[in-house]
Amino acid sequence: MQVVYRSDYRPPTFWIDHVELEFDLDPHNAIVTTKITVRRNTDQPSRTLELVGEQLKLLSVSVDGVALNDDEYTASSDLLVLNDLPARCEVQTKVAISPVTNKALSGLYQTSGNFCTQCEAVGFRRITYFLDRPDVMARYQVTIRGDKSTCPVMLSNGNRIASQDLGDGRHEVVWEDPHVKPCYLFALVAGNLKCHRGSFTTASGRDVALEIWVEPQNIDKCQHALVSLQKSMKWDEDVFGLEYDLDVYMIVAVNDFNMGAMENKGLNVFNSKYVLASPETATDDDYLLIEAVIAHEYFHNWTGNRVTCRDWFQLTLKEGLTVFRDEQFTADQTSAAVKRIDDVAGLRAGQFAEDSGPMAHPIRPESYISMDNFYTSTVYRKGAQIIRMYHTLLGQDGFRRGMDLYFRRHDGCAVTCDDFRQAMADANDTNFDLFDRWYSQAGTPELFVTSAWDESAGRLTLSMRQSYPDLAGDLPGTKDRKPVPLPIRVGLLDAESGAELSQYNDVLLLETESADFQFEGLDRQPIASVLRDFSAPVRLRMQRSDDELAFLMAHDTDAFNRWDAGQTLATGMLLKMAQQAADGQPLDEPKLFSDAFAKILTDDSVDEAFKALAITLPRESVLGQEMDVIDPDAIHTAREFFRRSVAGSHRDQLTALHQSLAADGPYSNDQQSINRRRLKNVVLAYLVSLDTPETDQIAADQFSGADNMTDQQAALAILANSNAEQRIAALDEFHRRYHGDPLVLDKWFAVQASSSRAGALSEVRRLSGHSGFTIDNPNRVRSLLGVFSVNQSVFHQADGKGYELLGDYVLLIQSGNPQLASRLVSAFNSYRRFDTGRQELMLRQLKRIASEPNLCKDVHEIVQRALK
Ligand code: BAL
Ligand code: ZN
Repeated sequence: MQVVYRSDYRPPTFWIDHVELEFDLDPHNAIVTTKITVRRNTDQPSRTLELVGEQLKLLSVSVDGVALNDDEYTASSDLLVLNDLPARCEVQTKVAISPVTNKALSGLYQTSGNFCTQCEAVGFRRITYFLDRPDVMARYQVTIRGDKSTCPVMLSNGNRIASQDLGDGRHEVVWEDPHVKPCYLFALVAGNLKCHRGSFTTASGRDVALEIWVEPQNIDKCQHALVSLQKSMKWDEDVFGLEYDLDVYMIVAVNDFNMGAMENKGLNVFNSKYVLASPETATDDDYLLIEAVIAHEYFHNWTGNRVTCRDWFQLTLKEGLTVFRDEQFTADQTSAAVKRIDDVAGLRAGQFAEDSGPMAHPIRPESYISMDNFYTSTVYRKGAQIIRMYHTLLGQDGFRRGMDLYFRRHDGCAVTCDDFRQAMADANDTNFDLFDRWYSQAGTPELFVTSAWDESAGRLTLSMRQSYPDLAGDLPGTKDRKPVPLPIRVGLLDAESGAELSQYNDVLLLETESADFQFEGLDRQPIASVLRDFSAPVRLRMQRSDDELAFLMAHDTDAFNRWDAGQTLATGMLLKMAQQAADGQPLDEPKLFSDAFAKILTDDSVDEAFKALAITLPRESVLGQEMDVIDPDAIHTAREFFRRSVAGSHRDQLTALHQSLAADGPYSNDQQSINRRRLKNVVLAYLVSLDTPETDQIAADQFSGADNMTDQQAALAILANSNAEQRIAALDEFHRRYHGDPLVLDKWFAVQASSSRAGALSEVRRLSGHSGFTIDNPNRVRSLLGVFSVNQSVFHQADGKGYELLGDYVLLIQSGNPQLASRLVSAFNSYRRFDTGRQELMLRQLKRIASEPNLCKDVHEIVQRALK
């Protein structure tokens, strides 16, 4: 299969200045007529225009109004080649496509009977022959013709400039987008939709109509999305001086969508999961995610749309930057500390694992077979950490100067990561050349820190050294890796009182392999708090005693490090216990953590959300990353024992705390109530781990008495993971009540797929045959099979039955929806990290999938990298 290399980038032979699209909508036979005004690129001598397509049926082609004969062009369903074109001309094509049979959800497809498009990265070629590359930016006019009864609403990018009744039961609408854009930002939506409307007045006084389009039954679930959009628009003006630039901003919610959402110019298309919310159907986490995803897509209007990527290797230019912006936004709306902890926990669980496996790649990859495989946590989340480091080094004002210059230089252009880095440097009269290494090197650096105390000089020396761990295989971006610039935020605490020695707060910059940093004038040996706020995306390796970690857990003024000290302490103890479990030894009681746990719960200086995080144990998959050979059974045994032991030691305190949190009045969505629900539900999980009728009943009561989905789903998930006799009744009741709401039904599948009780795997297999399960809906597949594939102790069941189940579904899904299948198959990427028995069983599935005669290129790429 064809590999695309970053180094092969060449500008196109022609530019496209204007695009006129006409759609005659029909589920089986939609006709797309495209007129493009092309202009030869004077830097390129070629007179040949090669337009790419995918699964298109060409009906006609003409140049400057003259129809071409068959011998005047060459065409296949994937390519249309026109030779000897004049320097400027108009090329017209007419093609037929079939939206109803498009299960890949890329290009133009139908979802719940409505038409919808998804063009990023390369879906536009499934709509018409085109220069489907982001550096070709043009103005678009779009005419849509459709049935009045099935498509009363027909939307595209920009402004609606005309409409008419065609008199034959069909009607026509014309849209014009005044901004140039690459084709991946094109969108069309048509169907039976209702609109929830709002407005926003920009800082310069322009009124913008805000429209959220949903299926009629969901019209009451849009207010939170609307308010989130308004907040995002205001935030981007306040923090970055960026205003919206069209008269209307539309969001459409669809049920079948591969991604979370898509930032098409003026017409975002969203997975309904990230739009629809009511307290009865959406959890606090859902509300938070909706706000974050709405913000993310809105922020793309500048970082992605106004300034876009020259080629797809630059994806992190817009995604890393926009994730950073949405993280800052959420931090400003909620709690910066809690947001940072949530983000880093996600980074460690997902991106760190990716960065140490066969899909490790630099945030700016060097090659791909399918670009869709590179919408990864490395490009997004690690990319955001790299942007955060510029921000840490420059401060908000310096970072803003860099952003201002970036927009001044590149508005309306398709540029590279180097252009961004240069703007940051030039605006601040500094040099970020070494940052280039972050873009070209794969893997997570390790930062080794040792401390030395000189009593007579009153001096603490922190010696730091960075290196990359070796990765198995010949992976891109792992040869001759050099030290990267690391901003390391450090503070010192008085070892007796725990007080912050604030004069020592600093951001140190480690740019070489190693360096010493000295802190002078100290009266006595302090405790160092290193990598505060997780100021660089590294694994910190610092020898610290359990007592020192418990001290930091109790006193660190940096909330991130306070949390992280607890996680490090628990991780050390859990790994030791896992070893004991593997050796058949009795497990140690986690006394030190248990004591710190009780103190955190009564600490009035931190909010409930922080307490919830502080008492949550590291995920099983994160613990696995710290083992030479991952032992899922031993980890699971240790973690369950640890939780039960802590719960047993503090049963009365936990019961009382749950009772007091449960006594809050009726549902409210203020931040304090959200925080209290978060803590309540972590406490409930501890209580139910005790496996007693009394504690099970607390969960059952919460389930039946809840007036909101947060409490109800949490109780259900806890019961689903327990031996409680109320488990089945709760699952049945939830299904009875919510089976008609697809997003809530997803939760029903997900809680069962995340359960680790005995027999959980057979339950997942059984659920895959449930009448509510379908492989045509990505949310449903992710809620069952996606959740199951990260349920470490169940998916990695030693007999390999979990691997078989996933293998079956990868093969079933891959021909229809390659993007979805390639996400699923990635669960096998970690196979080298397991014992030889599991390795062989996973390899068997990888080989079975690899031998499929018609394997799609998305899955092929993941599998061949894993097998290399
Ligand atoms: N551009 C794809 C969806 C997103 O990252 O916003
Ligand atoms: Zn994005």
